Amino acid sequence: MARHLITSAIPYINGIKHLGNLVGSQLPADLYARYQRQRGAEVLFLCATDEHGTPAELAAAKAGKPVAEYCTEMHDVQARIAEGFGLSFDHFGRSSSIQNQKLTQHFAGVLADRGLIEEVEQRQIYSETDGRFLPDRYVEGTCPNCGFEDARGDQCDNCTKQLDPEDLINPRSTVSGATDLEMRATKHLFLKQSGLKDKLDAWIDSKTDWPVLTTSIAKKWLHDGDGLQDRGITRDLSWGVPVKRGDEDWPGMEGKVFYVWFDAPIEYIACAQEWVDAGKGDDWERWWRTDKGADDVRYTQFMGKDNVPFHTLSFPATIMGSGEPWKLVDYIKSFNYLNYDGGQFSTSRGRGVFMDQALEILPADYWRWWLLSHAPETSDAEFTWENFQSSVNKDLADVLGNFVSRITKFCRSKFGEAVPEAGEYGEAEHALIADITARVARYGEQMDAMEVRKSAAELRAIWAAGNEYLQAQAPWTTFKTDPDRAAAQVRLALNLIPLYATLAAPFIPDAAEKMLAGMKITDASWPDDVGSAVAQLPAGHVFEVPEVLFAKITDEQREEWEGRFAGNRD
Ligand code: B3M
Ligand code: ZN
Repeated sequence: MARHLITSAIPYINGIKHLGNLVGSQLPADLYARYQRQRGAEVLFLCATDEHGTPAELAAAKAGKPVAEYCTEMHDVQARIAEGFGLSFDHFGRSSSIQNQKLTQHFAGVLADRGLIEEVEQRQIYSETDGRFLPDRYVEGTCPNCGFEDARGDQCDNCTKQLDPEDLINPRSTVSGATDLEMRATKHLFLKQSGLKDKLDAWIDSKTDWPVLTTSIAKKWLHDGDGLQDRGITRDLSWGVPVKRGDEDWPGMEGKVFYVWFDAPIEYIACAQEWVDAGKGDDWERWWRTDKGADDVRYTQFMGKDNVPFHTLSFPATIMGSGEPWKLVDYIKSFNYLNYDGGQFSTSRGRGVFMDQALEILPADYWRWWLLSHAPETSDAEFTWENFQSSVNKDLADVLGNFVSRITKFCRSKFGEAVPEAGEYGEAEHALIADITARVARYGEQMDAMEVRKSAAELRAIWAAGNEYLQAQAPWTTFKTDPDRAAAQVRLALNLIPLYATLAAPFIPDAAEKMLAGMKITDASWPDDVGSAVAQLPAGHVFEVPEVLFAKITDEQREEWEGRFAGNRD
């Protein structure tokens, strides 16, 4: 049996994600996980919240809550919304877990033992009043370039100049407003990934089947400018994984934590431990240790393009550098950005549709379908309400929904709510079965290749073939002259419903379930043989006309939503 380990980039804890975040990682990962389960594979699908770092601290402060409490609450909020979208994680973990803390400290320890960590003296801004070192973005002051008074220590938002906090005129702490700041010496740990450059380069070269988007970003970081740089993996913050060398204290590193991007990918492994500790599984090592059976696991990661460098270089450097038999990723599926209505989604300005709001206005399947069928694979994509309205109304309501309701209602009115028995299949029926057989094979190939848009297009074509058949054969006309022939037509069309539901389930799981429930079928396993799949409902099989699958989006709704999501979410 094939075994698939699938992870989605783990979303930051600070706030609810927008639809662009969703389509760049969690949603396509879910599509693939659902599909592989259907094909009979053993799947472990993991995601978590990314809870450390400055953004978490800032968001908690803004909410007026201790950061640990804030993270616990936001984790629950994100978990509930993920469930609402039908994201079928086997476990939704937390990077702040004790498992991740231990494992992160373990990796730092073995990397240090193998000479891959360097201690570096640096000078950094210290705030006497706050009693702490301040990360660059915690310092604000006047921009030396344009005079803007609220420039941040890393960049001026007014003139975009990149800054060092030392450049600011009249610098102040954003934590307290204190101005008694001074430069002080502090020590940090650097991961010597430059020493692993050739190994990483050869590894990326061996991945000839990866999307160009993934490999081109990795290559750029390996070769542009001075090439791969060593990376600071510690910070002077209080919230995070305390710096330790395995179980031992690390002299000179007291009170410091690991950088969020060091511990976040390690959570992919720790999450499997959390899954076991939560009683949902009994062996995480057979997924993650190549000496414990993970050799035959296929590991696929999903993420937006901005996360690619960390997954193609830094995290592999951690794994390779450890010299321990951890599983390396086999395939990285990355995505471009989804834009919103002529601009960008903006979390800070509340522009665009956020995951909680989306579910308040329409069920998950509407969003899943639009997002996946427009996934930003080869270039950035754009969400517009007009496009959303027309895709939902055409693909889901007119093509799929209408097919199901038309044929079930016609059957009920002429033959009752059971599959009619009379008549034989003729040329048109055999031609339709042959056409759909070829299309299902293509659909499977696209799904295997994680070609999300192409898969959606093939699925839509499979639905359309059924509609075209009905249109051409017109059982409602046939019935007047040859009721037996009409019965055979209806029998085939009814049988397409469970087939369509099965094929569509990874995209629109709720609608698929309604279709199967209506047809009183429970088996949603992959149709290895389309001919027998469309004979699944025998003559006499009782069904019920399913409830309306998809309601059309009206122009009034579209206009209202356009206005509501234009910005300034409160
Ligand atoms: N939290 C960034 C993001 O949500 C970051 C991903 C971590 S993956 C290990 O886009
Ligand atoms: Zn400026």
